[in-house]
Amino acid sequence: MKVLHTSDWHLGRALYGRKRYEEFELFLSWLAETIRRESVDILLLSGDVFDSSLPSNRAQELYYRFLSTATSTGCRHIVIIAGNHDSPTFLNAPGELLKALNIHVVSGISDDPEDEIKLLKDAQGKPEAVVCAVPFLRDSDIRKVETGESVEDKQTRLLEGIAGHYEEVGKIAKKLQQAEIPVIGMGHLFTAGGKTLADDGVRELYVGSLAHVNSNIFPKCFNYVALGHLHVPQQVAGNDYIRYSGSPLPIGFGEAEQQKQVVMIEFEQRETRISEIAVPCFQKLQRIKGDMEKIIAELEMLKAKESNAWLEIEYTGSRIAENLRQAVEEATADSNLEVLRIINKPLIDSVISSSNEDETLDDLETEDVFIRCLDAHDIGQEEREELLKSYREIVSGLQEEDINAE
Ligand SMILES: [Mn+2]
Repeated sequence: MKVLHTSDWHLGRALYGRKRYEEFELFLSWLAETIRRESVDILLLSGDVFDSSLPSNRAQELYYRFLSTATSTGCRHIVIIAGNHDSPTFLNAPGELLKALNIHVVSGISDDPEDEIKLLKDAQGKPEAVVCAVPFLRDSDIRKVETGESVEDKQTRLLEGIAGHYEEVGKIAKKLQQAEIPVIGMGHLFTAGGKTLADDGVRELYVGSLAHVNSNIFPKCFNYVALGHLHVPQQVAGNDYIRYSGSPLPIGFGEAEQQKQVVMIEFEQRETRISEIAVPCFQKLQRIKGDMEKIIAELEMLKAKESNAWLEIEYTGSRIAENLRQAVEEATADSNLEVLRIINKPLIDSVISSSNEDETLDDLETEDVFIRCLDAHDIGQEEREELLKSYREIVSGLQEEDINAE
């Protein structure tokens, strides 16, 4: 039996304002073709299907078209969990219809953990796998708010809640695991020691970054754990069978050189074979960093090669380059290059006013915006920490809120 693990598609996401539908489309046709070629039986999608809780119509069309193609390839089951970017109710809305196509969506938890456990059957109607489809667990799903508890208490209780949930799910799965069929766990979370890159678009879960779960929370009966959330493909704590497939597209320039992948798991009687399938690069992203001379030389070189790369250009020269944007525009005129971002740090630093025409909200983290606000109002250190804590709590609450639920 062949299982394919992917996650973090982030359909609909743009890169500094540049829409990426062509790439999403190319990836999804490549994936459908891979499923067909490899005769994949089960596809696992571990969360962050969409980039936002209210995806564009075009992003939705890509999703449904893919599901329809994938089910016609011979792939028997598709299991989808919600990630922290997905709206649980949005993902679940077509759930009943998709169920008829053997597409199982688990977007939130209910009172009964059995709802997350899918006993998948083969073409003859015999059980072939148990999938524990645990979605991203929202703080409000698993932790009761207690008055007067500290941030540390909250983190501890949250981690205990997540561990307890997996334990419960594991117990039920074990009971179902008759006749040596594999048990596969799913999850959308941050495991301790996980690797991220600056600019890879991984949004913090919960308040602060302390809530990283230990990989030992996964029940022993799991033969493979298909995780989502981290965009860099990786094994967890050296375990070959606990993995992040990573995002199929580089989400930011920080990942430009990263080889993207999906993971293939083959179960044959008692043996499990795990291998990676490289995802082709559908759009070259490139970073250019240096002084004016180096930037222009690299642009000329790319232009001569007729490159169609999308570029991030960072000026690091010692002198202030006020004409950087113009110079870059001239150097890339009549080429297929697209400049998506220009970072001109010396110029930004030199400008006394905090507004700079080259800087957009895309360049700032949510927290940076608030810090600028604190700066602008000369808020003292002590007050600052309290305000920042409250701000983080509000932002995290907003991100967890399912705004369009009704
Ligand atoms: Mn993600």
